Amino acid sequence: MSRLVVVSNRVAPIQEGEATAGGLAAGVLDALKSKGGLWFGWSGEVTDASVPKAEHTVGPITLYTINLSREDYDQFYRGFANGTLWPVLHYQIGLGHYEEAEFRGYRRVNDFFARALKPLLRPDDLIWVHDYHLLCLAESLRAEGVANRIGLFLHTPFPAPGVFMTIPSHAELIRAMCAYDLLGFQTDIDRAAFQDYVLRHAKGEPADGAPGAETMRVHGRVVRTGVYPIGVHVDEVRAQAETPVNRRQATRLRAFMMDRLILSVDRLDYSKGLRQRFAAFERFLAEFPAHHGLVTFMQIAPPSRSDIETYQRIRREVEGEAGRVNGRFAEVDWVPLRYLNRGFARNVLMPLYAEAQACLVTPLRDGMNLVAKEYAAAQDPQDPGVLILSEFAGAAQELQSALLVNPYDEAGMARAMDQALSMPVEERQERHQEMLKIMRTNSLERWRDRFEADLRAG
Ligand code: ADQ
Repeated sequence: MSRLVVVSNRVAPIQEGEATAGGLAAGVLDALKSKGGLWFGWSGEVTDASVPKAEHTVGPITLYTINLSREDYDQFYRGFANGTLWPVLHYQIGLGHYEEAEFRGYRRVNDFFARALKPLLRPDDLIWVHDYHLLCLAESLRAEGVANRIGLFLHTPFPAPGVFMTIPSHAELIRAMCAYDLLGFQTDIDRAAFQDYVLRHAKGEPADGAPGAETMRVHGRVVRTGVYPIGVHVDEVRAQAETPVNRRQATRLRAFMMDRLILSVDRLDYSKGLRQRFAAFERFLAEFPAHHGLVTFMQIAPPSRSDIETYQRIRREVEGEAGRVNGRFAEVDWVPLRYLNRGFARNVLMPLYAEAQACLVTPLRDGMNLVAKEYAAAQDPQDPGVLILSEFAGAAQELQSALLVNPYDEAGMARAMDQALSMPVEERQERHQEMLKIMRTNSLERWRDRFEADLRAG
């Protein structure tokens, strides 16, 4: 069978076979661990020049990384990828900016990835590229003469064409994306938006092709698109959540808390809707005073991309909001909102999920959102907590039995918090069972296997 070559912006540091937290890293590692292969990407280091580093192997996985120069990092990573693409892909047009030089830097780094990767490739390698940093990589590889099958899985949403077209280089980006053989999306909404762009604005046409994915003819090529919702290892999460030693750690944490816990866990990112969520919690306290003194809302949010201005701003705003809510409602013996500005190891986080009566996952937009799935998987089936989930998270397409909310509707979210804390156990069990069933079907293994099979079949 052909070798799997995974390419992602970051190659996560692997220790004893486990990648650091993060949905993409966990998924990639899982795909490589079972059959072995090559993982290629940025080392995370910024050096004088963009250069390849020596490869090293961990078990069946060969890791091959490259360093980026300051200019490449600024234009590609901070600039076009995270200053232009990320906000637009998450429908936050107003937070994006566009600089032609940054887009050129983005293309230059995609070309650099291709040149560094090419000598490592064998003719029958299957190349699986991940995420929005590398939309142009297949086109760069084709320019280097690489004829292998190349697929892209987009972890973020893909927005409606009118939103995507606010990026001045949209047509060039779409053309480059069409150099992939297979484009994978988290939900049918994302896939349909991409197809809509191709059919309406790039003169694409539907075509016949292998089953499993839909086929279009565009820019002289045949491109297939499919929906592959990323999942979690349900039993592994539950086992981590109830491992006694880990649970003790969580109980120590809980000793500081009041009876009822509403939990949120996110990277500190404006797409995650933290500000709107804090405002909704404030509204909940104002409108449902019966919960005063009895409930704590804990927001865990380690800073991310903190050298980008929009991220510094959201951090200041969220800190200000947390202080204001506590200033308004706290008592000498009760602090309603706990804001923890750092990450936690999974063996602390999973038991904490199990302790929480409710989890608020209310992104303004999210490709999938694995916290929602991890929370549901971590629950005790006899006494499960309630997931309050944004209808704009990819996960909402599957987890229809969560309490679905509109993250822009503060009053609706406040009511959902009250409903979650008052929900009878039978209803909680029923909703939880439905979520488990779907998560067991759409597991991480299935995500990996279906994408690989469709890429191979093309
Ligand atoms: P992210 O935006 O990073 O991922 P998410 O799907 O929630 O978001 O995955 C985050 C992962 O990191 C989870 O496994 C979670 O447990 C962990 N994590 C988050 N906050 C943490 C914290 N404070 N401490 C420790 N661990 C934490 C991108 C897309 C998502 C998509 C994933 C996977 O933006 O939409 O679901 O990729 O495809």
